[in-house]
Parts: sequence; C-alpha cells; structure tokens
Amino acid sequence: KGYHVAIVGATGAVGTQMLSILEQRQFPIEKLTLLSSARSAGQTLRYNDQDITIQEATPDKFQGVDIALFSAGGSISKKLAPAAVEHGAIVIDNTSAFRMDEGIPLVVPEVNEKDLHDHNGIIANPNCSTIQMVVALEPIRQALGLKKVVVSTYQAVSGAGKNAIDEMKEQSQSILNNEEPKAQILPVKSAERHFPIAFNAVPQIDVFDENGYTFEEMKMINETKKIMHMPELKVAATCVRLPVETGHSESVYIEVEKEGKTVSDIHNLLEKAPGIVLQDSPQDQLYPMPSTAAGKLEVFVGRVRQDLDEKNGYHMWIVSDNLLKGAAWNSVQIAESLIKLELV
Ligand code: 11C
Repeated sequence: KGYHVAIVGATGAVGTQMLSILEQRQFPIEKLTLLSSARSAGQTLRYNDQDITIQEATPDKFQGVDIALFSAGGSISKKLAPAAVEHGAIVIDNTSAFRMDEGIPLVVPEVNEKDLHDHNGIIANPNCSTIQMVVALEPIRQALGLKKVVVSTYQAVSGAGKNAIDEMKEQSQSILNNEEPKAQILPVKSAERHFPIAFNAVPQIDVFDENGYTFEEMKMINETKKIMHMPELKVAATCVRLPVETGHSESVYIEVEKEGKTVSDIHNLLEKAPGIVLQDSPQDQLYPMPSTAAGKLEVFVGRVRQDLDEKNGYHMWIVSDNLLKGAAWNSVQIAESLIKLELV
C-alpha cells in the first residue's frame, strides 16, 4: 500500500531534508503534496526524478492526506494541524507547538515508540538537541537507571534555519575582509540585540524564560522527562550556539542508580543499542564531531569517562545531524513506526 504524504514547510532547511529522506528510505508514497507559504508556492522540488509543484498551505489541501509532516514553524502548526487531523490525516509535527500537551505523544522511536498507540491525530517530534541526547541515554537508563543529567550543548546554526546559515557565511566573509559583520537573526530573530555567530560562541538559543533558562534549555529539560516518562529525573541544560553549519554536539554528565559499572559496561550498552554508533578510542583520536556526523542518520557517542569523584557519574560526548535525526529523519522514522504498528 502507498500513502498520501504531505510536507508542510517543504522549502525549509528541515522540509528539504524530509523530502530527501523519504526518497532515500523509499517510503511507500502514492501521492506527495508539497506545501509552503504563498511566497514559495509555484516553485518546484524534485522527488524521485519528478518535479512537484509546491502549493500554498491552506486547510483544504489536506483532503485525502494520510500522513502530514509539519515543519513550518509553531504558528503554522497551531493553525493548520487541527485542520489536517479533521481531514483524516495523522500529523507528525516538528515544531514546539504541541510537544508538552497532554494527550500528544512526544516520540523518539528508539526510546518510546509504544507511545504512538495513544495518539489522537497529532504526534510531536521533539527538539533536535533533546532527541540525540535521549537516544544515547536510553540504553543506559534501561540497564543502570538514571538519576541526573547535566548537559551543555554546542549547537549548529542550521538549527535556526537557512537564513542563519547564510548570515554566518556572510559574517565570516566580512570578518576575513576586515569589514564589520552584520547580525540580524541570531541569537533569536525577535531579540532586541543580535550578535555575529561567526568566530563566536553565543550562550543564548531562543528567548529567555523568567527563571533565567532559555526556551531551548527548558525544552531539553521538559521534553527529556516526558519522553522517558520520568518526571522525577533531575535535568539541567546550558545551550550554546557555535559557528558550525550542521551537527549539534553535547557534553553530557549523568548519574546512574546502579553502582560498580565501568566505562566498558557503558560501551557495551551503547554498542548494542539501536540508532547509536560508538566512536570512542582516544588513543586513535576517534571521537564524534559534527563534520563526520553531518549527513548521517545515527547518533554518535564518544569520550565516555567515569567521573573522578562521583562513583555513579559518567561523562560523554554526543553528536548528531540536527536536521536529520534531530528533525527530518526522526519525523520520517515516526511515520515508518506508524506503518509498522498498523496505526495508519
Ligand atoms: C536550534 N533546537 O538549534 C533549535 C531548533 O523546537 O524544534 C529547533 C527548534 C524546535 O536552534
């Protein structure tokens, strides 16, 4: 059987990756509908050697759609996802619009695929930096129990969209030409002040919450607890943007329940787990980096070390392509799970 699949936000940094993953996975598509803002409507995108014309995303376009992949921003999802569901589609939403809503599963298939059974039409795809972390931590949680997570991120500019990538490149060129770099997008478009990301590190991703954490940090904290069904888990996050085009990196410290485990025990757990590639051989200088993870579907883990003071504490370095496992691939993977579980 083939499915009628729609992509909302087809021309965006994530939308174009969704298209290419659907093609790469030979997803069973009978009809593909590409939707975007009025500005991009009329353009074409290539899929399986065919030019498909992009249409303006309006509620009527979901007639007959089985699976709608949304990645066009939270306000578009809030406006159009309910309409898509009314037309009978299952929505897989890559924005933060519904993630923390009760009754909406927030799914990373390697961790909580079974939550898909409880969907009511909308399934939320978590934030990119959350996804890669929970994939790496789940096998450890299952075997050793998890008490505490402290994460610092080193996030790529593609997380903020195509315009942010262009801005970083233009700034880099300006700085190399001894000109003043222009900053209009990062750290966040709506902010009062903008800073160049080129040759810089900016400890602000998204806007600040009243508690002093950024929204990105609060997403990592709240989403991790929801995906793992562990409201009691202690999680703290510091999210930083770096001038890397694609591939988020994370330095993660965890404390586990079970005592007496070694780095080699952790290696064994990671090696056997789905969706993870262990790259951990310091003597060979083998460790994950965005430059080697970009374009790949897996989550890469390395630099696993036991804490020198806390016997149940471990450190690790987790890298993944934020547009793929962090967004487009996780969404398509959810769609594949829906088919496998006969939920669509
Ligand atoms: C970033 N993590 O790197 C953000 C992008 O909630 O889906 C994804 C925002 C989200 O800027």
